Amino acid sequence: MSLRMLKTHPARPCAVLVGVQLPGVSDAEHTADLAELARLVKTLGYDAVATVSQRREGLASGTVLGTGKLKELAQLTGGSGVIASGAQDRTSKARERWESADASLEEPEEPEEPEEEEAAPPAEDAPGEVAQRPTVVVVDHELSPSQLRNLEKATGAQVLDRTGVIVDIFHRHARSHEARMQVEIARLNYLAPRLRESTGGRERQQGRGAGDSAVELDRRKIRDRLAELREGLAAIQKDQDQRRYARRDQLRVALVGYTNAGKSSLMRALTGSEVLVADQLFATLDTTVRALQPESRPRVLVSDTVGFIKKLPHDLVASFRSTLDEALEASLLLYVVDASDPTWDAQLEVTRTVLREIGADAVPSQLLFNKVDRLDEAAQEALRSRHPEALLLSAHRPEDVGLLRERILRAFATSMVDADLVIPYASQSRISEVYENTTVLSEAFDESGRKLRVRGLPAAIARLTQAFGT
Ligand SMILES: Nc1nc2c(ncn2[C@@H]2O[C@H](COP(=O)(O)OP(=O)(O)OP(=O)(O)O)[C@@H](O)[C@H]2O)c(=O)[nH]1
Ligand SMILES: [Mg+2]
Repeated sequence: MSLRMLKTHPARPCAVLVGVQLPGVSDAEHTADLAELARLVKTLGYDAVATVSQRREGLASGTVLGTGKLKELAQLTGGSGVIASGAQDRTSKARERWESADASLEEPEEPEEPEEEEAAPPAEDAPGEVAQRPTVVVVDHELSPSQLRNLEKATGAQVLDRTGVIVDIFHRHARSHEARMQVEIARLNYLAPRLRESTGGRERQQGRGAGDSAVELDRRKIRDRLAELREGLAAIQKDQDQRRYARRDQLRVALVGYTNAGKSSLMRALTGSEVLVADQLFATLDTTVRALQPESRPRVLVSDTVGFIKKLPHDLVASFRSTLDEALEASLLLYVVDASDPTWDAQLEVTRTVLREIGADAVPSQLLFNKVDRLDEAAQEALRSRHPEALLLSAHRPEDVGLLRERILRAFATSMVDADLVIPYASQSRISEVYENTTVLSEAFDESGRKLRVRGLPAAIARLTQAFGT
């Protein structure tokens, strides 16, 4: 177990992070998970001022933590440390007995005092800086509605779970109409079961009578809203499908990867577009599509996509399906990895898993180790020998981006074919279509029209041949 108090920042709400180290999870993984949770919480605008973690066999107990550990947590937040007796049922008493047994079993392998002292708060806090009592508890696992309610009772603080944090970040960062609707769907799906629990409790406390009609009403409202959102989304997506259909035979690459890997930075560098780049998790929620610059012949379209994260709630994956369809339809996927992150290989595995789930693992791909400007030569050499097929680069170095551009064009060159097109003189005004979609190798004129020898993707050539009736 570890209990750490860090220096507080008076302007932002404070949060305590709670993690359970399950069997099979190494210390390093557990530490990395909590560090990631701290970044998520920071993105949401809270300061993570303390961490409470415990090794446990599972997450099934009523409060996730053992009784002793729960008391420690409650001391930080100013709560009672117990679930109010009225709310405790027979099973939770039994559970409590089990938990205290569990906690005492764990004591020997988890010396508490030394770690606490190791990370004690700096005594010399700046004058005027008050150590704030944390008002939020963030648990690094998905909680059941009753676990959430029990923890709120015991800590007296607002309790969020990992999924709740991610859903909130998505909610704040969604910009486009489509992303907003997708996030609202995920949010309502997340809130609906929890709403039932908490509203039910309140109703009973207020003695508003039998049954849960108010809850039923709320749930019906949510169902109606979900139906409305799904309908709206279907209309937008139809529109997008059409746009995607129009791009179907163009060369397309999609930047995919873990959140914060540098996808948007590469998007900017490759296309000169002004997409948002930020040192936050889930800065990008909308897919942007832009042409590779300087423009190539045929034109290559690059798309920037939403990032992935460990334990990404399934609802969110589903609601971002259309964003990810962009990846599915690309002819080349650029897997962007933050090589300076010590957990990059676990992050790459998450990316591969999500893409496998949506069926995009068959799309040809190129592995990119980004941010190598932060690595020394030895670390870069280690990456090269482990992944000889990968490209090491920094989105901040134009010469590296130039090499990536070449690599992309080379990947497409292999799937292109040569063909002859004849553009009748009557259709000369549409000649730009040919130039955008193919490389024109030679040109000649005769009585039938302009004769072109071109190189392009088979689908593009088939479409042009049909369009010009040649
Ligand atoms: N040192 C260094 N920093 C980089 C590099 N590429 C990106 N960054 C930084 O990493 C942070 C995240 O970059 P983004 O491009 O926003 O990452 P992203 O993958 O689009 O992230 P999400 O949209 O949140 O999924 C920003 O602070 C960038 O400035 C790089 O090659 N070197
Ligand atoms: Mg981004």
